[in-house]
This record gives sequence, structure tokens and C-alpha cells, in this order.
Amino acid sequence: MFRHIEAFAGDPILTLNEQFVADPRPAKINLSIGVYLNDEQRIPLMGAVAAAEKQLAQSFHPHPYLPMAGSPAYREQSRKLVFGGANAERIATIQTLGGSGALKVGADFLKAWFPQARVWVSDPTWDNHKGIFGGAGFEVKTYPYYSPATHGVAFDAMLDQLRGLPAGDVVVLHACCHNPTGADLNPQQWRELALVVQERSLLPFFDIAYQGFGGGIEEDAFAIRHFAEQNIPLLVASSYSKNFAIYGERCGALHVTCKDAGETAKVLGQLQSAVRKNYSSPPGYGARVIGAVLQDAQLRAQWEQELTAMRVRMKHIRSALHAELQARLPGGDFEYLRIQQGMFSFTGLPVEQIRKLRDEHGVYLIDSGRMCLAALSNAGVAPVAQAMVQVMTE
Ligand code: PLP
Ligand code: TYF
Repeated sequence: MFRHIEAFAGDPILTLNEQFVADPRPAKINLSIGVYLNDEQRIPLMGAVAAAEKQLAQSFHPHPYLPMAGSPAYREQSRKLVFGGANAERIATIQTLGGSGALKVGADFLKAWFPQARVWVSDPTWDNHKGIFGGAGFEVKTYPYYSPATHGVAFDAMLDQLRGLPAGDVVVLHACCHNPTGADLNPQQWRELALVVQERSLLPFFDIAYQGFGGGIEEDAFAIRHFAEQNIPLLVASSYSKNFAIYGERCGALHVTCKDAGETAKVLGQLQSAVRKNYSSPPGYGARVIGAVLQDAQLRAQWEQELTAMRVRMKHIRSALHAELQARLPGGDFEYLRIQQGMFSFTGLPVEQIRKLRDEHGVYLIDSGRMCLAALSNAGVAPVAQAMVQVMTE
């Protein structure tokens, strides 16, 4: 029956992770997978999350099915976190299984109602964008995004490409902390892009998986709020995996901005229909925890403080690695580490050097040259700089 089935090549990031775990060298350092680690090299349990879990454990609660759209309190808090307080009646929001689930339900919704659209993703992007939109039946194409020469956004080339697209095509945009490059648009560029999207009647689908990891909770939502203020219809896939360090509980949300309350009700209904056909209803536990944190003033303040500390740690590691590299190789250009935002930077190291880092120094980066700074400890900075300079100069 199953003889014709082909082997799954595996996900390159997860495969590399398995290779890292099996590596017997004690000084190995894993900067491959996009997970935030604290300075002790562990996924943190945030104090606000632990406190909410404790409260929940002390009260009796059964485990009913959630509605298809998820927990009402969680949905409301999720909408406010992304959009601020505005336009509640014009935003259809559902709870989803992480950011991935939001992208998938959003993709199914779009395929049902915009079957002719093509989906445009940045070059490069998070690989699973292609997987999820392709899997929903879309033709997925790329727009220029990264300029290796400037280590920044190739903004003119990006705009040129988007200006040529037909109305109704979907453009996937990383709202902040671009994965894999760490290169983000600045507010002025977002404003210019909004004009092009509006002129061409394109449909933006924002992916915000790192809110709070770039400039701050509000700053990182700038692009989405600006587009929404211009009354541009848009979708947002948001994820709590990183900013609540709640990866395995699969917490996220999907938002669609609509013209009025009537349209919102219809869109919400169709999102529920897409959920029903995928997994019927979302899981309860993580939503309870996040809802409890966001609704309670004290827990929320604690969470914001802890999130700020994570952001500050990543920026500190960026500066520290920059300083170590510059000291060891004064002619090198490592400024990109300080300019780029979030968990990742694109080192620009060629794949032979990435392999040497791994094979000869036990420093694991993915082949694209993306480095997860969020997984680097203070103690790891000097050895990583040493290894990088060695592979760059031999
Ligand atoms: N979008 C981007 C850009 C990501 O980097 C990730 C996770 O790494 C996701 C979406 C998926 O998030 P989640 O783990 O919540 O499904
Ligand atoms: O490192 C990244 O870019 C992410 C990490 O189920 C990841 O892809 C890995 C597995 C997974 C979700 C996210």
C-alpha cells in the first residue's frame, strides 16, 4: 500500500538541531534554531507565565472544547496587543495554533475566496511560508528583499517588484525582526510601501512572530497599525511562541481587518469554517495562561519587564559579538550585527565557512549563514568570534 511513498527529506533546521544534540564535543554552541535561550542556555520559564500557571492550578477548571474561534478573552487581548485599542468591530480575530496555524488558516481562507491570487514572499524568508502557502494551493513567488552589500533591505528593488503586481495578489510581510536576515524596513519605508500597496490594491499578510524583540511591543506593531490606519484591508498572523517563551503550547492569533461590522461577521464565519475543516477548535491551556497574564495588570507589567530584559539581552549580545569581532579583525565589517533586529542576523559567510564553523569549531549555524544571536550566551561570545575570525581568515 505504502510502497510508493517517498522519504521526507526532513526540515534542514530541525535536522541540524538533531546533529547538534548528537555532537559529543562539550564546547559546542548551537546558533541554528530560532529559539530564545537565557544566559544559562535554557528556554526561560517567564515569571509571569509561571505565576499565571500557579493561579490556574489552584482553581478547579474542567477541560471543555473551546469554540472554533478560540477563547473570547484571549482573542480580545490578542487584538489589542497587535492593533492597540482601535476598531474592535472591524477586526475578525481567532485564536490559532501558533503563528504557523494562523498562516495556515489564513492561507486556506484566502484560497477559498481569492483563488486566482498569487502569494509573494520575501527573498529570503522563513522557509515554511513557502510550505504553508504552497500547501494551501497557492503559487508562491518571491520579491527582492535583502541586499548583501548593505546588510539591509533592498527597498527600491522590493518596491519596483510590488508596483508591477496585479490587484489582489497577496504580499507576505514580516512586521518586525525579519527571519532570516534581521533586516527591517524603517517607519518611512513602511509608509511608502503602504502607498504602493494601496495604489496597486495588493493584499498584505503580516507575519509578526517576534513582537517585543525588536524595538518594543508598540514599536514592533508600527507597520500593521499604520496600514490599518490607512484602511488597507490586511491579515495578520501573530505568534506568542517567542515573546511568551511558550513554544510547545502553540499560541497565536489570526486577524483580518474589514470594512464594517457586517463584513467582520462574515469573515469571522469563514475563518471558523477554515478552522473546522483543519482541527475543529484550538487547545485551551496556553490560551488560558496568556489570557490570564494579559488581563491582569500586575502580571502583564511583569511580562513586559521580562520581555524587555530578553530584548536587552539580545542587543547586548549583538554589541558584545560586534566588539569581539572588530577587535580580532579590525578590517572586517560587522556593523550589521548592531543594525539588524531580533533573534537573527545574516552573517554573509559562504557555506564552506559555515560548514567549517560546524565541523572544526562546533559552532552551528544554518547553511544560509543565518545566526541566532538569541541563543548565544555571554560566555559563548569570545569562542564564537574566535571561530568566525579563524574561518574567515584561513
Ligand atoms: N513566522 C516566522 C517568521 C517565524 O520565524 C516563525 C517561527 O519561527 C513562525 C512564523 C511560526 O511561529 P510558531 O512557532 O508560533 O508557529
Ligand atoms: O528557526 C526557525 O526559523 C524556526 C524554528 O516547528 C522552528 O523555523 C522549528 C520548528 C518548528 C517551528 C519553528
